[in-house]
Amino acid sequence: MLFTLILASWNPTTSSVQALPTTDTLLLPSVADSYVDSKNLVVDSRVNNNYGRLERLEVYYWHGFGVITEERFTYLMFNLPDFPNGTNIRSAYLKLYAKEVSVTLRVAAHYSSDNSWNETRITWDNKPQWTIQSTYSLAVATPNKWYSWDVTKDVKTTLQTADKFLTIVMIPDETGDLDATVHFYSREGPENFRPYLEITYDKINPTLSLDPVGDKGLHEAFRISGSFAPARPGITITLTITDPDGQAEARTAKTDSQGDYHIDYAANKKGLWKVVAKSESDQFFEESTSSEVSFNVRVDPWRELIEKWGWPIFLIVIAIVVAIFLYIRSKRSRWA
Ligand SMILES: [Ca+2]
Repeated sequence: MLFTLILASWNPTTSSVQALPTTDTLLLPSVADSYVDSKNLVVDSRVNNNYGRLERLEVYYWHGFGVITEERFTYLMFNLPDFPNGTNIRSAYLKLYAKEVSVTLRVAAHYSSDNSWNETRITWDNKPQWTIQSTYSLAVATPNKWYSWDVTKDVKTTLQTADKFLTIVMIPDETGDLDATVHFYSREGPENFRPYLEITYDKINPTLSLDPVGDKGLHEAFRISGSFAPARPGITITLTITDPDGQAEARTAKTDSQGDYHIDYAANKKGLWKVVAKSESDQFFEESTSSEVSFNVRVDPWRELIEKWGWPIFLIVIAIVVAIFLYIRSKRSRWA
């Protein structure tokens, strides 16, 4: 009973300590932005105009005499980072700086799954479609101010697809008689006033494992391996290998696309060795330490003899053995 208790308390696999995940925030600038203009009078060519290089992004709406006469919608595209699988996105806000506001206008952010548009070629006629249901809508009333739209849902939707680009379309969210313009700065606008996405997420506590090594021979090459989960290539793993005299050596390995890593090693001392793996924290992951793995390095008795006395002694021993054998055989043949 006592023995069982001791065994239970001495469990090397519980030696790794995992902290609670920390939250981090990324600010992503837009990678493309432009507005499009619906003006469709015969003498007007604005339907085919592109405004992608302008410093401003417009959301405009003129509803008069019972009809919508003209509209301007803004398109923004963001390139999301390669979040590891399982990253918890806490929030994502689209931030736009309003430079001019003619009158209070509700502006809605809509998701578009079509990222094929080009900043310097998008026009009213070739603009991509968007989801009818808006993601978020707010009233833009005062100029010289930042506004934010909660687009958490759209960021999550994008991360679930293979495409890492996110298109958001800003359109007027009004139906009554109005003649309103809101003008935001584009990515060509002054630095510090350009559109961006603010994404807050939890860093992942990865699991770092180290495979058992088993007994090894002196100077025998063998593999020290393990894996990092969730699988992620290019993670630097530092292996600290401690020899029987307590001298430590650090070796590094990179994870492959399966999250596996390895080094090839040969121990130069007999006795009990220890190895532990550690990964650094980065933008997406907390640091992580594996359980410690120990292995015994043994020496082949023949090899030890050779190493201790050298080849000449070994050859002399062989010669003596052969001589004895030949002597015995000659005796036998004489008796036969
Ligand atoms: Ca632009």
